[in-house]
Amino acid sequence: MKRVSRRAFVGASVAAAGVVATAGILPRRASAAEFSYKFANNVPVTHPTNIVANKMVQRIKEESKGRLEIQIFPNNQLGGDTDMLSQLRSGAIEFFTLSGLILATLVPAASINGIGFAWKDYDAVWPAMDGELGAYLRAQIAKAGLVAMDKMWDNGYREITSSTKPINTAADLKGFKIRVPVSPLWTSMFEAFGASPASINFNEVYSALQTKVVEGQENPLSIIEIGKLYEVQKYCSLTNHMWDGFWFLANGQAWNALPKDLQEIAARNFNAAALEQRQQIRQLNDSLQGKLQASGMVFNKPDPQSFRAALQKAKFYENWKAKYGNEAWALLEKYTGKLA
Ligand code: X2X
Repeated sequence: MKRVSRRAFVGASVAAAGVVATAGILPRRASAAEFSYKFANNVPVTHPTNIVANKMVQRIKEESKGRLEIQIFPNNQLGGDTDMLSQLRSGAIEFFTLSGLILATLVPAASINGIGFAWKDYDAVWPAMDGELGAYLRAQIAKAGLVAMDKMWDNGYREITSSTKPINTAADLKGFKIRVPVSPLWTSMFEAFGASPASINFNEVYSALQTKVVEGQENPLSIIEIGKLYEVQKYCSLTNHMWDGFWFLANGQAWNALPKDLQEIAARNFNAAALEQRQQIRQLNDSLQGKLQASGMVFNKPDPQSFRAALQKAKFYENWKAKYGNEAWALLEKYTGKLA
């Protein structure tokens, strides 16, 4: 099944549509690739993940002399994140970038980097995710039959947007109807603030905001801009409440089916692309405020103090420490400093 060529399939459907004859294109030969794999993701084609991935798959094709071809399915073309996770597990897709927090629906430990107000800055994040905390998480992910590449891709520090009001303190979140991605940690954190979180996959966020099913959502500035969320949100509160990144995941069987030399080419290029993507995301997240303001968004920068206090009071840190266990928590605190 892995070797069925997607090109042959596309060629057949093009021919069936009669396009071949009218456009004078020769029917395409079946792909020479030994392995035709799919990489799916949830972000638009203009997001750094896809910009970088386009070059990445080209390099892999060249370096493998055409033996490994990877086709990209961006922008939730194959479904929402929870759907794509099922497809990855069944082998319908071979590669998928997914937030660790959503992956936690399968691998509970994987949400640990999303603990609220844990990370001072990127200087703490990358040594942890590239170091012992990341290694621990990859080992947990492997137990679920998935392979996580060594270098995580960035999503960024998350900010709260709203159509109704700016969020200045934790009290402003009381009763606030906010979309969160599908993940127990996200729900738990916004419940600890007294908000009303609704779990919604990203492919449905724009319309949920537009139809006011929810008042707000939270995401890094790059997603707010690239997903055009500024069209349906007025306020952006720079809470930096959690740091979120994407694991580059492979279906274990599909990965193991690749000969060692192709695994080496793929992994090296995936990891190099991750580093490039991190730079582009960082630059975007640091620079987009002005552009979003010009699009009509109103910004404020809350003091994190009331948010941290609300989480302490709700025993958020204590409860999650108990869930993750002492080993994982100690690895987190090794990089963040004491949290609970
Ligand atoms: O769903 C989201 O909000 C997004 C795009 O940030 C994630 O992938 C977690």
